[in-house]
Amino acid sequence: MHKSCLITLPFALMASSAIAQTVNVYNWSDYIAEDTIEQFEAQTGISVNYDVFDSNEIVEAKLLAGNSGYDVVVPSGFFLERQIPLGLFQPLDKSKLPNLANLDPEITARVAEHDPGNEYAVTYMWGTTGLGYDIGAVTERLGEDGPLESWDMLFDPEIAAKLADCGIAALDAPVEMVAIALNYLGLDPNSEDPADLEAAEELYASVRPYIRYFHSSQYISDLANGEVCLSVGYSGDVFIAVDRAAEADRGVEVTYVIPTEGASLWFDMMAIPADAPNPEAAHAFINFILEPEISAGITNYVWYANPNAAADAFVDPEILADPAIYPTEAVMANLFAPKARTPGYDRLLTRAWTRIKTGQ
Ligand code: SPD
Repeated sequence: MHKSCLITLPFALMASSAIAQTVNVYNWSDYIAEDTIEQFEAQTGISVNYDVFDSNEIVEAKLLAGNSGYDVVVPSGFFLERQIPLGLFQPLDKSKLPNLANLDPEITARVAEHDPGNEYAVTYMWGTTGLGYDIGAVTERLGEDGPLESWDMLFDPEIAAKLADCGIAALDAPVEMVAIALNYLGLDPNSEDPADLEAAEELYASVRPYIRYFHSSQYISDLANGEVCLSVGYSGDVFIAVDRAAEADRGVEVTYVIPTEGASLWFDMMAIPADAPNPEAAHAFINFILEPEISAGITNYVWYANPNAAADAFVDPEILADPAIYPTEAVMANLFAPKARTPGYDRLLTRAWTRIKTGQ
């Protein structure tokens, strides 16, 4: 064989194996910019299989079953926290993640409460869970002086009854929805006391007749179309509804509020399953997301805050200055962070949540 062939063959093999690489990503729905995947594929030659979910419980079930086939998954911190000790993830190889240097140290410290030492996960985006509502329909029923910035719209039976005809939706997310109810009742949102759970269940029973459905993504289009007038929702998802309603220009105007009683604050975390088929490509994907322009591009498209300090220069100044997306210190002080639930409590919670949803 000619000497030059001996030199070039391994490079040819490397190039063809790079072209054949795939990364399998499992992320929340409506959570990435239109061109993020395309840019990653163009830059790395790795192709992306991209699946979406709308609930932490679904991701957890897939991870627990094993062989999910995913290389990168994005559970919220308060689920990841209990999944790490179960051995569901592999430690990150930080030498392959130079863009970790871009992260805001305050956020990194916060998420270390879920992932001590930040060994297994990197924050993707973060946000709050509050209320989205149709300004016209709700003010027509509650008046301009109604409790438009309060969880009373959901939890006060007299008020919720007035909104029943235009439609109330709630998330199908038991940990968070019960935490929100506990906080409204003045109880510890992370309480695992069965008596507190009972109190939350009673609160939901009192307004259950006025809640049209429990679903974690349907409210986006329903708020935008005027099919529901109030929904518990994830901040950026409600902003999608705001945008779609404005585009449709059919007289529906949607807004998002972080209620004065407080709202939940969460961090969605990129992690690599222990049995990921392609951890190398997973690291490349995570590192790519941490590039300042890429993080900013996602924030500018989905209206969720990113954890990337270096991205601020590329984030639309209007988004950066919006306290509903990047909450001020004062608002931050009023937010609570859900924590991982223990398996024993989880069983009680699941049963209570089924009773709440079915109204029994
Ligand atoms: N469409 C993206 C929704 C992201 C929601 N993350 C949920 C965090 C759980 N509280």
